[in-house]
Amino acid sequence: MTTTKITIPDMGDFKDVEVIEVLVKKGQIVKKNDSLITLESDKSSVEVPSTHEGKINEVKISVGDKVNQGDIILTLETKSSSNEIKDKKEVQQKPKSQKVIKQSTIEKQAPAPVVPLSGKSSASPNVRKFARELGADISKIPGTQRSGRVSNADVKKFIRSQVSVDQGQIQKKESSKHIEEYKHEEFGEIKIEELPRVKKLSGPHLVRSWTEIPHVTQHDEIDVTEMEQFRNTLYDYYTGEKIKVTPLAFIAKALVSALKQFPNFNASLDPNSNKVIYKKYFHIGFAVDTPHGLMVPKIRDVDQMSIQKIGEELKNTSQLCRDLKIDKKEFFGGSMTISSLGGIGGTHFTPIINPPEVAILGVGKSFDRLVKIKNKIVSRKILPISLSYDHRLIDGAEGAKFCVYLGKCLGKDFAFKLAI
Ligand code: CAO
Repeated sequence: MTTTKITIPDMGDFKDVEVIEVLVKKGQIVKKNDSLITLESDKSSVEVPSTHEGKINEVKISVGDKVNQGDIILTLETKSSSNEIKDKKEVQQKPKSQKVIKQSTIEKQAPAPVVPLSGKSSASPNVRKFARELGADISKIPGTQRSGRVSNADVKKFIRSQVSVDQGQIQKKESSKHIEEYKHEEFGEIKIEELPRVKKLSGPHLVRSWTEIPHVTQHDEIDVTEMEQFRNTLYDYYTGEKIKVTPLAFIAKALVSALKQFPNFNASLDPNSNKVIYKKYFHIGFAVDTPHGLMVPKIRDVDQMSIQKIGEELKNTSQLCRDLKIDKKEFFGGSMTISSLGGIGGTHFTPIINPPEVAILGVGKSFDRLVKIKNKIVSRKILPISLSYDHRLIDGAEGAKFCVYLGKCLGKDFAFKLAI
């Protein structure tokens, strides 16, 4: 047994190339030419295959690392050295086929070539094989990974979108593509642009939610006069400076309180087993309008945060989204989402549930309304809300109670309810 270090090969002009995938793990047996990692530069993606067969002792790099020639990828326990000599001979005849990466160094052995993955669709060999086995053309499958890379889940989703099951029979879905009777340009000048990547990704998710979940939307109005007065008088005790917190932070806190009261809203449905998954955490998603399209990151453990802290998290997280610096995992694992258009305008709308969540709270812009209280006409601040929920789990009465409860949390006794 020998221990072989597999290192990053010579990558020509490429420096600090990012590792976007680690395809193996400690203890795994790899064969020669099995892909180990995927590297991605501005111009191309490449896979680095193993030059030897053996058992992985240790993987030395992780996703996100920036690597250069000579960095150790992993150490392998290999069998004999006679193969190494054979490998060396074989590989020395191959370098012409290497476009991006010319040579690798594995202690004293010669390298195997890397596999460039440039082109329209990139996917690992395993994913390509999986797609081929299912008869799917990989170039037609939209990839949800970084730079549009196709994953196994994308292949499955694509196949599902192509077929329907009717009484146990698999049928190919009719193409739902709409064909216009007349071309747009027949009526005047037009301009055609690519749909932004984020919209391409979120589109099918929205269609699935809208067509598969029986939505009910309940519109309501909350009197937030006292809460707004309080919000506008928040000052830092030490500096005397005004603390700027938007109503959304109060709404998020009130939502957590309502979720504790109505656990059906902090749940997901498992359609396969007909079971309900109740979440004991309170991770609130909120829709962020970015130049790249709508994103819905989560703020974790909102129940453990002060309103000021929620305000800061809202600001920081939405900036990360706008700068495209947010981690993909932050878009998953939510309790319920708030879609606030309050900073823009408008009153009620129909928010679309963000599955696997079962409800979403839409928030409009608050406005002044004159109302009669104890025979006096007074001005009150009114917040319009729109609650959409999955009618398979939540019924109308519970939806109405949820809105009433939210109204109490943000109403004149908000300070007691939210324990500020
Ligand atoms: N009523 C009245 N005023 C409101 C309000 C409300 N409901 N909500 C926010 N405001 C005010 C804020 O107090 C702030 O006022 P000042 O400028 O005087 O401080 C202003 O509107 C702007 O707020 P904001 O929008 O920057 O901040 P926010 O915390 O309310 O929202 C975020 C943050 C990320 C949700 C928001 O920037 C955003 O992207 N909204 C769009 C969400 C969206 O697109 N939803 C639709 C999804 S479905 O397609």
